[in-house]
Amino acid sequence: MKIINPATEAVVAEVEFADAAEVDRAVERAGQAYASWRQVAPGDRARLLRRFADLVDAHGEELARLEVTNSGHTIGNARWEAGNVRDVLHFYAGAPERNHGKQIPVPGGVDVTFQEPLGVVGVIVPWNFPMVVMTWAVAPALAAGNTVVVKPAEWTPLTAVRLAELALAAGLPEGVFQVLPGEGEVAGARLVEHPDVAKIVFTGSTEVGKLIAAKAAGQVKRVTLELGGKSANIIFADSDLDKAAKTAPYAVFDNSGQDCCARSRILVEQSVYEEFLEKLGAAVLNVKVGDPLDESTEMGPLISAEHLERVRGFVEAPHLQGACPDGPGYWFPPTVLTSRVTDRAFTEEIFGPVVSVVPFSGEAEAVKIANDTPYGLSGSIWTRDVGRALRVARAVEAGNLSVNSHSSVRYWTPFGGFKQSGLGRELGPDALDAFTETKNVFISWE
Ligand code: TXE
Repeated sequence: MKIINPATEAVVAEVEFADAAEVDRAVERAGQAYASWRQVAPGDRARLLRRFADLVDAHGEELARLEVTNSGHTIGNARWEAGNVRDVLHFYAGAPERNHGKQIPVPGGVDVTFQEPLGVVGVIVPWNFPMVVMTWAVAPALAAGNTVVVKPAEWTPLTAVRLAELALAAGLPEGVFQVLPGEGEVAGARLVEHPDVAKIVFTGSTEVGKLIAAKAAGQVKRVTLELGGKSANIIFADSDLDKAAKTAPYAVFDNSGQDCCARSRILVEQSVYEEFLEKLGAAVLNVKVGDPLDESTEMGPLISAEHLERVRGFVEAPHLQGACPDGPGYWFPPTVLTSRVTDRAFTEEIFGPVVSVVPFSGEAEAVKIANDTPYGLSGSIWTRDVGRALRVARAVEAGNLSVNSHSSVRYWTPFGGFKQSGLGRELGPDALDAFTETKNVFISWE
């Protein structure tokens, strides 16, 4: 498979794709490695993960540049991503030595629980954040004593392959962390079907997520799903309008809108609607789109020609569009739509640099519009009224909300979706639960 730089359309690598038989061999190797990996003393497992993190740090610039070339991310974003990979590895390196169970008071003996690893974990990764999304699963899975087989997205395998090399160089035993580029319907599907894969972590479209959950149910296989989003950015009239408008473009155009947390629906209180739209327009026209290796670039290309066509299909009569290069490369300008809540662009995940703005009247209507979606991943609330911020945050059906901020991802805290945005949580200390099974042991003293 030819790997394309989406900013130039140049072929940057050729990668061989694994077939089902290769997946089977990788799962077998992972199963063999599991027998000894789970027995590695907690402190030694921690040290190996820290050494891996240090190597990621030493190769941070290389990884960032590889991501720019493969995924079209801006160099600034890609550096943040390489740093996030390092930090997440360090964070979970602390886990093996703190993998505590409980001692529970019971009559007639002693009762203790153990957090046991699951076995071989399959991780299926999308193309939008190849390095970080993979690491959010791989780091806690390895820390808990599992072994991992990763299938990166077809278009973006390069950083995943490099990270697997760095893991080996850090001393992780063969078979503990493997990366197998391949097609979703071949290698991905085989990982899901394989009886020796104990768990699947999938990040991608809701459509494929449902398919995977249904298949996994046949084996009662564990799944964590991180799926699509159509998050709301709710702007009340009493908010700091300048700040809300200036930051709103980055909450949706970051990574060219190819972000499951993109606040792609802006809801503005009627009394400040026109004023906000004007300020937003000025900020959008300022977004610098172009060469992702240029330090001042704020937005790069879309991932592929196919995806560009899909995004284009959502945009008719835009309210306003910024500028972008003509090509080569898969460019689409930052775009603002003034939609109705029933428009397709307002209800479907576009996964491109397109934001829809609608007015609302009062708190109740804001919450109603925000919740009128099958998704529930993230969102923002802008107001100076603390009571209102809390009421709305509690009422919005989403897993990750920010007040007077657009941040969604902090590796210390849980990340994941309500409704059809997913199942389970990643990141934060609780992610360990997703990679362990609780075992209860009773020891009689009678
Ligand atoms: O995702 P897919 P695609 C959304 C976004 C985007 C749309 C399509 O709206 O435009 O999905 O993107 C693997 N069994 N998101 O087509 O197909 C596939 O190889 C097992 C949102 O890229 O879901 C890849 O590794 N695996 C999302 C991964 O699944 C299968 C991020 C994701 O691919 C498979 C990405 C199968 N049958 C897209 N079919 C987010 N929310 O972050 C595919 N795959």
